[in-house]
Amino acid sequence: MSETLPILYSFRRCPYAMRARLAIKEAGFSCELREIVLRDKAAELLEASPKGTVPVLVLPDQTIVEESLEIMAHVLRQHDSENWLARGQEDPVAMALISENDSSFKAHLDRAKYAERFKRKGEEVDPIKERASAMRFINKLDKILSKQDFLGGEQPHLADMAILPFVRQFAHIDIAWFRAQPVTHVISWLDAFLCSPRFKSIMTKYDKWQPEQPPILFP
Ligand SMILES: N[C@@H](CCC(=O)N[C@@H](CS)C(=O)NCC(=O)O)C(=O)O
Repeated sequence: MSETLPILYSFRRCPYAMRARLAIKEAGFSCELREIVLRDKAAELLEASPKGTVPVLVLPDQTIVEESLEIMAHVLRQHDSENWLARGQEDPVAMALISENDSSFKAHLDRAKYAERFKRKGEEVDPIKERASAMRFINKLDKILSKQDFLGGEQPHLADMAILPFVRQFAHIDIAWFRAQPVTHVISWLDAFLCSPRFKSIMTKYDKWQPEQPPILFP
């Protein structure tokens, strides 16, 4: 059975993999999920995608989709009842937010969260300054969310699902500090997401994938 199914290499806590799983779930796109441990990556993942990041989607014809946004687009093109993809792509503000999320926000987030790792590599990093820089993006989101429930307007679209997993990761660096910040609209938007059946459904815990195990079907 698994031979004919697409394969998703994923890692539960990775925000890029979360956005891919959110879109896969929304699209009802059936695949085999293979849980990867980043410090001990499966040879099959590296063979499919030598750059060694997750998520990676391997299609039955062996096409490799190895960027999270491309995985979202690929599966939503098959089925997208809430029109996440078209509504997102037709919204230049939303697309610019996704790109800012993936570039400067994620860079500040990583330096705030993993300052020691960057220092070991010889980079001067002040996690508090990085956190303040990351907050510029959060403030921008808060301003938008003060006028509408979602980045997509009255309903979520691609930008909400692409960005929420990263805001979650940032908030959890120090959740008490984050909750005390004057970004109430972002906090409500994040809380609603974290409590949603949608989020819960993509956060099932799996053991590290072993080649001999029976396939795990996702969603
Ligand atoms: N541009 C990639 C980035 C994916 C990425 O960096 N994923 C992280 C995990 S959250 C990863 O696999 N890092 C490789 C490693 O830590 O060895 C995408 O959008 O899919």
